Amino acid sequence: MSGADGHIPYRPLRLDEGEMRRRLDAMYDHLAERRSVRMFSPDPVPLDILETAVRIAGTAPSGANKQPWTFCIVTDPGLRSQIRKAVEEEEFKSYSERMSKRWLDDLMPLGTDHIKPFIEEAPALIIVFRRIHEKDAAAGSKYPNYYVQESCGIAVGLLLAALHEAGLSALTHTPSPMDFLARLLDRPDNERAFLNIPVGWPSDDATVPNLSRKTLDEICVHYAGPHPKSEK
Ligand code: IYR
Repeated sequence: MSGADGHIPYRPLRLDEGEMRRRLDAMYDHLAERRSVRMFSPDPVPLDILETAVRIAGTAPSGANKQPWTFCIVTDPGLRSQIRKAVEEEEFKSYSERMSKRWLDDLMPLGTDHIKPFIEEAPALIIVFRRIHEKDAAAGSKYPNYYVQESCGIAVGLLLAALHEAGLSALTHTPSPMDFLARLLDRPDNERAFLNIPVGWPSDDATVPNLSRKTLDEICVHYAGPHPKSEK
């Protein structure tokens, strides 16, 4: 049941500062180890583990609590072959015609190209669809969803954190355009492909690009005041 039934008390445990720091330092150390992986072992991942990760994603906040997402867990090897074929056709056009020189240069350190073996090699793909509206079949009408892009982005963030928590690796793969995914997976016409997320364990010979993350100073700005625009 997605609707709220009035308001109910909410009293999460308030932690002392020491515990807050311990927990967040540990969370940072753990999440900082997460990397996008493109080389997977074929070892199957238990389905209930993927489902729990999806349940975690489904706890994300969303515009007007519409929860405008569908997560398709694709393990069928035949379907994955078809997806790979369609993906590589689109990616070939992207790499050879659609992407700018600047874009290709920016991707150089990642070493990506249009060949996507991970679609067949990873044991599962979680293909996320954003639901642009909902349908009221009885009334034959549509009603809107809100901030669909933002809502799905937050849900995928939680999904990636959940998969990492389980010791799994993933990739946020964005073939573009990706309308073919809705066709191949027979999705209803109110759904648009949002991201393809191959999931599994890295292969024994997996490597990742040697990237660095921005420092706190580069991503965080304080307004502790007094600011010239703060009220006297
Ligand atoms: N979708 C293509 C290209 C690509 C684009 C960005 I932005 C990346 O960060 C990585 C790849 C591909 O998946 O190869």
